[in-house]
Amino acid sequence: MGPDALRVAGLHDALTGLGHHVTDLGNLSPLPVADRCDMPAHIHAPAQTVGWTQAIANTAQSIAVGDLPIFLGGDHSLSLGSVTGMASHAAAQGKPQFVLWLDAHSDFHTPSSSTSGNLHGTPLAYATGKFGFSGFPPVPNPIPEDHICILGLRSVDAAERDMLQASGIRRHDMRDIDETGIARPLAAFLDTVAQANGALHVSFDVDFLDPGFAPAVGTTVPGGATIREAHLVMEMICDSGLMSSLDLVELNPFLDERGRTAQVMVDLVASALGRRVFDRQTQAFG
Ligand code: B3U
Ligand code: MN
Ligand code: MN
Repeated sequence: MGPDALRVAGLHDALTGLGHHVTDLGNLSPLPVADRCDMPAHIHAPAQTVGWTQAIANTAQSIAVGDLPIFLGGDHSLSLGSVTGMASHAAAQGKPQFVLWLDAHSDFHTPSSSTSGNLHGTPLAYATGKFGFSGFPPVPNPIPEDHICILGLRSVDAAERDMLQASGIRRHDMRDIDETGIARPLAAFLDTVAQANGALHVSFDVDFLDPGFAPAVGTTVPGGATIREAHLVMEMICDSGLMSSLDLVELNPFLDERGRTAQVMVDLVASALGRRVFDRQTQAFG
């Protein structure tokens, strides 16, 4: 129901109002796969997730060059498909893929390290292509760890922490953000992407935000980003001109309060795609 909640909250009109041409491809369907999949027994819905991963990756790869796909969810496991598909899309243009992960969690579990069995905790590990995801599609264009930056961390499982520490992933927890502000680590990462002339995929998990502003998510973690910090992130991404694809994930409208989380997400996307109070250069309204 997440995608429909974003539609009802006016995502289409917010973007057309900014001058963008918007095509809603509708809800995708998973590709049919064998109903068994060679995964540890505690993993939930492995075969279905393989089917979704394939379908979403195929769609990502088929996006016209220059178009900016927004993947609406839904469970963060959709990023197993969106990130790997966009990485292949970028590779076809000779561009390196970078990933900005806005999330309370690091989603860096492997199927065997996950204790919850929820594949929403695994997409970043899958995208690096370094770990065993048997039964899942191979990752033809793995994302190098130093092309990944996570902002907003405040819930990391022990196994993930060890793997993250051993990795080259850039990661900033809420303490970093409190100490330096959110702009500094983001600007440094955007600069790296710009230097490499890279493609930037932004994966926005609703739980990046503090649950006081965004209650409509299954795995709330207190102490998250404020609406102001999140808008600044989106405005800086917009100014960089680097974003080539976006996930909006984990919205659960059954947990929302009069659609306010969906509205916040739509407003944030608008900031990422050009909504401004003032134009910085001209100081004009718009
Ligand atoms: N690390 C836990 C919790 C979690 C990760 N992503 C979400 N929750 N949304 C897990 O299930 O792997
Ligand atoms: Mn999360
Ligand atoms: Mn997540």
